[in-house]
Amino acid sequence: MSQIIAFDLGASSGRAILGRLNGSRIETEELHRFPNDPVPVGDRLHWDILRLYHEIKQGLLKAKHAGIEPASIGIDSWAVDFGMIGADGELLGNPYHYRDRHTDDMMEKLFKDVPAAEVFARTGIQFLPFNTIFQLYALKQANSQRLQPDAKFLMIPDLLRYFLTGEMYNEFSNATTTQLYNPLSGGWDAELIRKLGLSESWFGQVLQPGAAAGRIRASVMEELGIGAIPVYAVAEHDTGSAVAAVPALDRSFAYLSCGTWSLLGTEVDQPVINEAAQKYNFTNEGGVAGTYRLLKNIMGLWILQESRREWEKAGVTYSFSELVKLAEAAQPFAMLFDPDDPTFLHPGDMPSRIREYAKRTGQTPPEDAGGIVRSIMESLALKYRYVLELTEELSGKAFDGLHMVGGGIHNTLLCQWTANAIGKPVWAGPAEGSALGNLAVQWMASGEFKDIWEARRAIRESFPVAGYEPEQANVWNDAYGRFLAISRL
Ligand code: LRH
Repeated sequence: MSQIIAFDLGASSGRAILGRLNGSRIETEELHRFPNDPVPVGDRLHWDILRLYHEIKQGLLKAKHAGIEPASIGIDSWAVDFGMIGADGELLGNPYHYRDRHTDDMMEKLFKDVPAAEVFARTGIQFLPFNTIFQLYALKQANSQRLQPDAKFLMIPDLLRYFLTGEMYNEFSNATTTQLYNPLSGGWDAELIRKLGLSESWFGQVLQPGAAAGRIRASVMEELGIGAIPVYAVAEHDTGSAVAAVPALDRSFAYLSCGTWSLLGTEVDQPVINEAAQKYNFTNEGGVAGTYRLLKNIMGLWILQESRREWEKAGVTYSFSELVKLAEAAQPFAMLFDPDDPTFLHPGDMPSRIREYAKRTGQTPPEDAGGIVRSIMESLALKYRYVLELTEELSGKAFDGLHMVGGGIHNTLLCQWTANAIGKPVWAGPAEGSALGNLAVQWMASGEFKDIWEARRAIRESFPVAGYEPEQANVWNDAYGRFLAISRL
């Protein structure tokens, strides 16, 4: 029996998941779970990177105390964010959170140096204001001390791996999300990097998911009293890991990775880089075994999480299941909005922003929590339909249903409404998508799985998948028409 650990860091919490493989049966156990609270300091929003490193070590300690000697470990996290390492090996400044405002207006500025069409043609990556390219460009404009000529660029999992092993590598799936990696030439886009006044020498060797990436360094072995555990590069972008864990049986499948973000699309063998993909702002993120994820980011349950935080600040604490119950009891389709309106990107008072949106679009603002949550969940489900239809158009594939993975599947009403909105079945599971994909790639690296399809079959056999059949076709079709008009899509 093989025992390994996946460290899976999300935007609000992280976990250490133990994976056991017995034949083709996978079992998981949560060894450690910890909050990941962003830290505002002055005008900037940071990740608490040293705390995250500490929690990873806590996970290793908990494994040791349970008598587990993992055969390997892997780390995945959200994309785009990074730290710079100076020539002395020290971290230069604390990594910024992608929702920080330092990238505001950077897109327009950067396009004066390199036009959007050229950036897209070189990278195939959708334009999101927080992409690494805009973060680095913002630091460059601000003459940031972090951008030292002999510095090295490491993304969040690269950085944590470096702290653990002392070795610096960039991992492929995450590297593509920088919007500085060229999938057609298969490496960092040196010309784009130069045109932006950035330095090619910051960017290092790119490891594919499944490559060996060092071992726990001597000082950490000594500190924790553990062995020299091997560390693999996995699909270190959490969405890459989540899609690796989609329990599909054939190549033509559509997925929705549902958490803080909703990532909806399909897996392709070659990036789709053309005018239509740019117009619809689709992305081609690198995945496992040479695949790409043709997908689009949708703002996701972030709007609900932030609303809940806002009510909590006002002294009213709801659990997510209470909120879903309130939504179920509220009036259907009373107010619809585009979840990807830029007003919802930054942290803050989402209920007020939703009410303002309602006024701006001639709708009656929802008054209570039930009305707000209903409008969020219905609008998300309708946006899923829109993006699924675009995915079919761009990929030339027709999907007979949608796989949903990630923590969002615990919201069974959202799963049902998604099926209703798309008029097709939804297959929901597994919930721990990213952690399972992380484990699966480690087992591919060690030869336990021969390929990603064997891993997906094992996931399918080991974890339940809940089916949702579409209902109420007419009302959802009518609502979709209204949604498109209101969102101007
Ligand atoms: C989801 C995710 C997504 C990125 C965003 C920054 O966790 O990695 O794929 O676009 O965070």
